[in-house]
Amino acid sequence: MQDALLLKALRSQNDSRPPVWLMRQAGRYMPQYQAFRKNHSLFDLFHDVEKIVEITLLPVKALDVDAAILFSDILSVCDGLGIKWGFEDGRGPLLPEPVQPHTIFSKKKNAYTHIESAIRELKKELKIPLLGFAGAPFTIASYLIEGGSSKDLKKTKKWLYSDPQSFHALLNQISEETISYLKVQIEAGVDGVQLFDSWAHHLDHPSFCSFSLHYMEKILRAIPEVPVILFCRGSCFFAKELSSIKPSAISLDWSGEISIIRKELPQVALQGNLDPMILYASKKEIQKAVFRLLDSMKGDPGFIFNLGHGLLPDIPYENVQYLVDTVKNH
Ligand code: 1CP
Repeated sequence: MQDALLLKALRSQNDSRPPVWLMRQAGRYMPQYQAFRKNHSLFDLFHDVEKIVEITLLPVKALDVDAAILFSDILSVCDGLGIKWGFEDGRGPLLPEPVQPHTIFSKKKNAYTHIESAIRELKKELKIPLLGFAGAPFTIASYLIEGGSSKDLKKTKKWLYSDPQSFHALLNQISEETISYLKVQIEAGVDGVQLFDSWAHHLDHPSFCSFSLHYMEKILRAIPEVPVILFCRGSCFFAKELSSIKPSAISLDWSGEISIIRKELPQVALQGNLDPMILYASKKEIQKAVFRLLDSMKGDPGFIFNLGHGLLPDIPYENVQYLVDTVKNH
């Protein structure tokens, strides 16, 4: 497994073609996934060992990508925090009892046994690396406070600016639980983990450093030694700060030119960063964009091909297949 393309690239020692996997590769753009969703709620799928295994394997079998990512959600950590969570059809996550300043969590023990079992099963079947993941504390805090998705994170930022001390206390509690959650995944056998700070782009520079980066660093230092990939929206802007806490890789959004960022950051693996919406274009345009990205990182031992954010549900499935084939055959 150490010779897998992804693991070599994460060590910045890859001398073959770049590995390719896609954020949200197991999801609604796949007809096979939609078939699962017809008969099951999302919450049930995330708690059913057999389904987690089957759905994780869907894109591996159908697209022949170079890494699998566990079918789970960043909100799974709510199980350990003792917070009710679920999904509203078509509207995303729903937390019916948002947290308030000074909420004390009634944490649950053994909250992740389904995830542990699924990882052990997957490791028996997979010949490519399996990535685990968690939400970064700031993004998880935003869901806990807003009770779901929010365009501007107003409640979250109001709390952060009006009572930073209790906001830090909340981030500390989430970080502790995230460390336990990632330890379960790592002990069960994942080959690396990715942290998602999907809402970090709402923070200004000083707030990003103290409310996002600091807690990602805390997690990085506390978990057993495996490759760690850091993603945030805003990662092109915050790339230098992200690299300062020494992850194996930074997953870049599509807003920056990856080859320029490489010149500034020679030491860290870089993952990314095609705009997923390019996949609505014609195959000719997709090929042009993929070749451009691949050529700009040609021969780079620490480059991992991915998107700048997740696949969208209505992206044509055949374009996703075409994308992966184009990267692999370039
Ligand atoms: O294939 C994979 O990538 C693995 C599975 C995975 C991952 C890594 C899922 C399954 N969710 C996630 C991470 C996740 N979940 C993030 C971080 C990445 C990102 O920025 O996209 C976030 C913010 C969430 C929260 C979440 N869960 C959203 C986003 C809503 C918002 O606030 O904008 C949504 C739509 C979900 C539901 C969900 N999770 C996963 C899937 C496949 C789905 C949709 C499935 C469905 O409706 O059937």
